Amino acid sequence: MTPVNTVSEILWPPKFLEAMRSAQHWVVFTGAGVSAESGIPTFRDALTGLWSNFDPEDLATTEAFLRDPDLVWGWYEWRRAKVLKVAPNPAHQAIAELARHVPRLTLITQNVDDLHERAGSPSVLHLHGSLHHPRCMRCAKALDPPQPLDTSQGEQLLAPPVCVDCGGLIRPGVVWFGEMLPEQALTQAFEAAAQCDLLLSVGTSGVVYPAAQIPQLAARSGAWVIHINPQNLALGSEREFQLTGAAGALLPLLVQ
Ligand code: BV8
Repeated sequence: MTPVNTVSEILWPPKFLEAMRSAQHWVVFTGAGVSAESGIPTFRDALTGLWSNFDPEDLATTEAFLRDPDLVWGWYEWRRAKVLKVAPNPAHQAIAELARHVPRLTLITQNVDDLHERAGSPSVLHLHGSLHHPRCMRCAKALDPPQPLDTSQGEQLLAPPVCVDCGGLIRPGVVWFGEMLPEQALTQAFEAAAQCDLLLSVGTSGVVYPAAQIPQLAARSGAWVIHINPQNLALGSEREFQLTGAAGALLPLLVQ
């Protein structure tokens, strides 16, 4: 089964079909929109986005955690508990399936959930860390996540655990604003973007750097870039196109 046949007549311009048929190395680059249909809120969507209801300065920076560890730890534990309650959606599943049909696929995500892994994607480059890998703020020792919260009580103030080795505060394993991204994952992501033939950018507003450079780098390096998003995006080059719609509806068409 070739992944592109079913969609051919429906959606895709002929030059894309040719690009998909001949692409040896695919990159799939995902953002919060890929998990939206699982019930995980995005960040910047009006009304439903997390940053419509919370201020990133109060929650997603080192300064915020040092100022109010209980607020920040409790907010991330609330988000982790939400993730544990939901399941991967057809978009996550289609990406895992696509990897079985194309010669090579690199999956890069900005998401801090584990829904790609639970859908069966074996190797995921997490650029912004993970809700599921807390670590000590002082000595960096990793900690198994505690028992999840009961989310029916909403977000809660909750003291972070303390490191058994050094007594430091345990922090969420995500990358906050102003922090460096994990070096190895970022290097691998940039290399894949520079070398791929085709990049699918799924469910991201493309405003957070340096991750937002990844589709731009692929297009500059000669790859085709296809954005999948229900909102119209401003596209940066003639090698970029958009398929307008929800990831959970469009991506399964690639692997039917
Ligand atoms: C760094 C993790 C070097 C934790 C996140 C100017 C001033 C100040 C700072 C900067 C600046 N310019 C650049 C910066 C740096 C800053 C940055 O980019 N800021 C931006 C916002 C201006 N970047 C950093 O600080 C990064 N580090 O640069 O290090 C450095 C270090 C020190 C000093 C100098 C330099 C670190 C960034 C990491 C931030 N961490 N969160 C957490 O989760 O709480 S960011 C957050 O945004 C999430 O991680 C998320 O992954 C990321 C990207 O968002 P998206 O995934 O795109 O989500 P969004 O809601 O925006 O969009 C969703 C899309 O889905 C929408 O388009 C929607 O239409 C679509 N959608 C909805 N439903 C569907 C759908 N699509 C498909 N199907 C659907 N069903």
